[in-house]
Amino acid sequence: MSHIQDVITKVKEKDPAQPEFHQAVEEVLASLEPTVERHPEFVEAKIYERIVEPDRVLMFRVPWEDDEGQVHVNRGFRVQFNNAIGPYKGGLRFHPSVNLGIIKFLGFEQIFKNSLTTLPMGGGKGGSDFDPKGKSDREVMRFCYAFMRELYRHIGPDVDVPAGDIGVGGREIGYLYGIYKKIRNEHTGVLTGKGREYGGSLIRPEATGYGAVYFAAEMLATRDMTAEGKAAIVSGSGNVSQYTTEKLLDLGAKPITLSDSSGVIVDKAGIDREKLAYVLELKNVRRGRIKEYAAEYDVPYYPDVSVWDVVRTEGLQAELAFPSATQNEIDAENAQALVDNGCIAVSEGANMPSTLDAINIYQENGLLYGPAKAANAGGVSTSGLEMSQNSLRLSWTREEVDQRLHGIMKSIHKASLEAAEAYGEPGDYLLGANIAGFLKVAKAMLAYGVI
Ligand code: NDP
Ligand code: 2IT
Repeated sequence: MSHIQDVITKVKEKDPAQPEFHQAVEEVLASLEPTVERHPEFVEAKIYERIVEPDRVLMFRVPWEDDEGQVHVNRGFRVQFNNAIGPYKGGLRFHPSVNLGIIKFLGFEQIFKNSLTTLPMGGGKGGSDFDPKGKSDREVMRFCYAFMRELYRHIGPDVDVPAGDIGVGGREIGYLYGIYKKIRNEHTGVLTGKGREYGGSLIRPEATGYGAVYFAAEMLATRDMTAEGKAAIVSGSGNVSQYTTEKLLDLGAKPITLSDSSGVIVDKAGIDREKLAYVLELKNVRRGRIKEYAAEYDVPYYPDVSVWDVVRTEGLQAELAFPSATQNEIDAENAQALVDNGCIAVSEGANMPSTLDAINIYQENGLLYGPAKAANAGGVSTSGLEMSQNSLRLSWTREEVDQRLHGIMKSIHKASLEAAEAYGEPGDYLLGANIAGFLKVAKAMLAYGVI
């Protein structure tokens, strides 16, 4: 058995109940096989064994009261995975499906993603099995306060800087930052995704979606193509999906789908700016369901399925795909349907949205495949830019932040391609991104000795 396979087997044996973590480890480590031969010093220092073990796992009780005075108890998590190249950095997810294995997969991916951004950030992730859906603003506020009453002692602007993810947006960051500031009596860049008025960066809300489209444009350019005039499948209707749709419109592409956990809308005429403004109001202000779009614009709605199921069952034709909802939303069968329906590029806005079998299908069919840790790194990159602005006590203009974001996405694309080429798999963005992200962290770990 190879050294890498041995590490993967041990991870599975140690934590058998963490399938998403196993999947993330397998996806990353399998790409790192060619580094073993070139870097015997990594093997000797047990870098591969060390990198799959978090620095620290925090799990805590979060008791809170609803509007009727009933007490609820949720579980809070923060996995501080690796701070070799900078303070732990990564989002918080509030969703009923959250468990330790999911937070570990997200934290592990974040190590390599953050390394690729070119900014000094380590990897971490946190969250809770709290479900913000159907809760009043005051209930969400009390939950956020209760969550931060424990988390505050473990984080800091030079220690660990959380941000948003599924179920955590501007509203939640406001409550979390408010209580942190109250407890610590300090105003610092301890969270990113903050409001403009209290230290947030312009473009942070847009950054993940914009970045995923910038990355797709870079991939298309390698084949002398652009996004203009191309139909695009987008899943989800939250933060990432909304700004993916906006940037696709900027580039003259035609987004035709959106979804939420209840169902899917297909708008073959294209989701234009006016319809997108409706979606932003529906999702961010009224917190309604995407089903309402179907009634508003008289388009088909498909309940209880994913966008990718609809691509397969309805034979939806599109050249571009932006999975932007959640992990494992595309399986092998639906990946094949994408290929059969003319897809040429997949740029992952969500984290690990494609199963390992789905990825194999993209690669066997020569698709341009932008893996999550490269394609969706625009969000955390702009979080890094928010940290820089907070440290400088300055704020940059929209144009300046967007320009930096665009530059970072281009450099991630270039670094991934160059690493793929250097390690003998030209055009393999997955292998390239994993290796480029890994090398920087591994070299830093080696420099520190055995810690
Ligand atoms: P939001 O909470 O804003 O939106 C999530 C969207 O995905 C919603 O439409 C939601 O539907 C849908 N969704 C979530 N879980 C499921 C599920 N289990 N099944 C079906 N649909 C689901 O989150 P974000 O847009 O911030 O995050 C989306 C993805 O992007 C996640 O994978 C996240 O990790 C990743 N990401 C986010 C970044 C960011 O900056 N926000 C940065 C990098 C990656 P519903 O409302 O019904 O739950
Ligand atoms: O998955 C991710 O990169 C995020 N949810 C954003 C993390 C961040 O710190 O901005």
